[in-house]
Amino acid sequence: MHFIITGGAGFIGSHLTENLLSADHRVTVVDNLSTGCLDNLPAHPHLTLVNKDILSCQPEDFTTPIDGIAHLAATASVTESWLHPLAAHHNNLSATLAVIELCHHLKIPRLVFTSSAAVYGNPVQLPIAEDHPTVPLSPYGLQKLVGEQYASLFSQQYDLSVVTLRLFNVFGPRQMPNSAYSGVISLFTNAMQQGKPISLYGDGKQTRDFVYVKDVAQAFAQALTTSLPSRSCLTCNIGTGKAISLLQLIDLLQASFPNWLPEINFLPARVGDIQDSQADISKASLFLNFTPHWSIKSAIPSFVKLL
Ligand code: UD2
Repeated sequence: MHFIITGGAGFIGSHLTENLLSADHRVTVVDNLSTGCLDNLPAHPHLTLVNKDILSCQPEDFTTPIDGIAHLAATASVTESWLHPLAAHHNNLSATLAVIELCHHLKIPRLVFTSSAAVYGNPVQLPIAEDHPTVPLSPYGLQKLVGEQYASLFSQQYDLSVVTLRLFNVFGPRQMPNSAYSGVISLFTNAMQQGKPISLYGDGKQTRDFVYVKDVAQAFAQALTTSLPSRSCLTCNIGTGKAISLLQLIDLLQASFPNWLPEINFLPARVGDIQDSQADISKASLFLNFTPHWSIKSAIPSFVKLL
């Protein structure tokens, strides 16, 4: 099959690209390389790169039939969405509409939309199931929620089947530790590798459902290829179903960095930080046959070896 991956040179997109190529599919990556990087992509005869912003793509950019599109290009930072809400709106919502239009013009039957646990806001019930109230706490969360609604609305109009994946805390190789708001595991491993102190916001008892990027890529691959009726819309959480505290996370990481002298700067909790997060993944398991193969315990040593 032939798939388009927007944001395919980024952290999650590049793992999905690898996953699909290794299953003998053809992949066209659309990436403006603003945060993605060519080094993330393998050299492969079945891989094509369209080095463009999805908003400036035309149907003519794609000359062979497409079986599905995974839309991962986005401004993926909550902080960025507060600092530059209009730019984030453009990248997260206008871009989603551009992808939906492309599905229409190219008669692409499947759209996999990347959403986030940010749509839930502060959880009132754990684990969080997909019917949990959606009360986003940031422009980013709101943009993801409206993006889901756009995809669902147009699935009826355009003979499209849509799968929305609400990602929990994804970690793994190629996640950039380039800002204080990058994923906590990329920041901690980067500091530990360099023998530097880590910053811990709050008491460290907050919990998160950390899911390994290779499992997330597999969820996307399933979402692209699983058989679904046209004009349907399926929304699934992608996590592990288990949560650990940051203090437990630090213990786990320390085992992989035995030379790191535990130096932790305890700082006040971040404004808007949620206390606990844990996905209910029964829907993904039922409809996408999704079973995470990695736990945080098993993934960290393999991940650290790749650093
Ligand atoms: C995640 C997503 C975010 C949004 C949100 C929805 C990531 C990277 N971010 O934010 O996009 O979907 O979930 O709920 O997946 N922390 C430290 N020290 C550090 C960095 C972080 O203590 O140097 C703490 C942070 O205050 C938080 C926890 O670690 O309590 C996780 O932080 P994060 O930025 O990795 O992810 P999160 O859950 O805030």
